[in-house]
Amino acid sequence: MTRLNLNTTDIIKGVLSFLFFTALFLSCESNATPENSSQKIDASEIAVQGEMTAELTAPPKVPKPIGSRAATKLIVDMEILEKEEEMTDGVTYVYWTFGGSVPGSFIRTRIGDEVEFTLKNHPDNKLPHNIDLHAVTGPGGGATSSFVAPGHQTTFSFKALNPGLYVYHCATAPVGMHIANGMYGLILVEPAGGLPEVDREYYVMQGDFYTKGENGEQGLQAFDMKKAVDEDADYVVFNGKVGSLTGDNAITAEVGETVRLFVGNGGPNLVSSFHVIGEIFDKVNVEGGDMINKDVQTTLVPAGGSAIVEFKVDVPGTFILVDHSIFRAFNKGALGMLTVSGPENASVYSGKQQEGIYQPEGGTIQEMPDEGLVNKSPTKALTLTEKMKLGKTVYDKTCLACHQPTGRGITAAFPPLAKSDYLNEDVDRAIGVVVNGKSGEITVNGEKYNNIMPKQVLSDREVASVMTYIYNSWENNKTEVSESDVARVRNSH
Ligand code: HEC
Ligand SMILES: [Cu+2]
Repeated sequence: MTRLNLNTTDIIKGVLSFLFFTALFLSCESNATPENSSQKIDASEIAVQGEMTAELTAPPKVPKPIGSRAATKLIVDMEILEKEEEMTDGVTYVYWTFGGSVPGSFIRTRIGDEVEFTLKNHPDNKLPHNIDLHAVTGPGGGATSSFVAPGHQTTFSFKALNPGLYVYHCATAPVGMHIANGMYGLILVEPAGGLPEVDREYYVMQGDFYTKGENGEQGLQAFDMKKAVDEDADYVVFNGKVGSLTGDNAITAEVGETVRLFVGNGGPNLVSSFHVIGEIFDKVNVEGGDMINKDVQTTLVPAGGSAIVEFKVDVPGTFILVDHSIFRAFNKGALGMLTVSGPENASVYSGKQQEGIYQPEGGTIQEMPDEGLVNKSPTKALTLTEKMKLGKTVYDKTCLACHQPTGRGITAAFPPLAKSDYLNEDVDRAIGVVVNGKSGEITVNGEKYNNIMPKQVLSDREVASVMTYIYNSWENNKTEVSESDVARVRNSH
């Protein structure tokens, strides 16, 4: 009986889907699909009033909302600039930019606007470029009409027909290379009457970069075509560089405010799993379109796509923006910060209420698995060479994720251990940071950090080794730390 029911359901399903697809096919064939005119305004019929010059902004700023203004002739004047800028500390890259920034200038329009777009290719540039705006209905999204050589300019017009948040990018061959060098940005088409009002709006766009040298290799880095083809990114960043949204560059809000992020992904290759640590998106315009999803933790932003996310900030603190493909965040740069100031709200978030020692049955301080070093002769002190070896193992497993290869840190998030004045000044204090953890503001090499280093669960031997390894690497002062030094600091706490 059950079997029979199942089969009947299957048959019904089959027939229904057959009918559905037939209907779909026929409607395409007959080409007679009248618009549901009661729902959709024909934007091509919207008349424009007057003209105005578009405000263009570099990230993370966005132009003023369109509000209640009527559709108009909107003049966009954009200059392409090829320029060398910093990718991260000590690393530079020749970016190709729309308007001088990566991502390019944010363009804000409304449905029915007639956009007159002038693209100028600066005479100092080396290459021809063009622009494909996903908001354009027309061949190549404008690319075919906008191809422009250095020292030239070109103008074309289009009508903004569909509201939404759209990516634009260069589409000159080799397309992937132009995009990989930073040639992308966002254009917003607001619905009539504008988007609902919020307190803060920001522009955040992810991109992946491919350099001849590995991540962190110093100096001017050339684009690497092979890595780009293999999708093996050295940097995955927000707004064109590591640290564009951290520390002093963090975006800000106050407790109780609503925040809207216009999130884009230029790619060229990677899809972003956009997430804000400690926040839930109250509303997401999925893929930058009309559909609204609510109460979202992480939203996908396709390469060449976008999302609009909105949330209210209820408690103060630092909220970290990441691509939740998490190695990209902590090892390749896709990390930003939203700093929220204002009064605590204990009914939403209590903060730490109590700290205690947790001793599971039989629990002891964890030790590294036997690496042939740790337990060989627990009473005999390790030699410098043995400490260096164990120290490197501990560093790579435990510290590297934050402090990065070669101890260079991440600007405004994780302080450097290489040539660190904080480290070299006071050995006991540095040991204390590792065994007790550290929060609150510290200054390392003239840069302020205000973040949390979690307490590390390591044996005295491991701490002595990792500290010795750090002190004897990366131009530090070559201190050798003993297990008894660590025990003394641990006990004095
Ligand atoms: C989860 C990230 C994280 C991990 C893992 C981590 N640290 Fe830190 N570390 C930090 C942060 C953040 C600070 C700065 C704290 C502050 O702002 O008060 C810091 C500060 C330090 C400092 C003092 C500042 C300086 O640059 O000299 C030392 C030394 C240090 N860490 C060593 C280590 C060692 C050794 C390990 C591994 C055993 C380690 N850290 C693991 C995040 C981390
Ligand atoms: Cu280009």
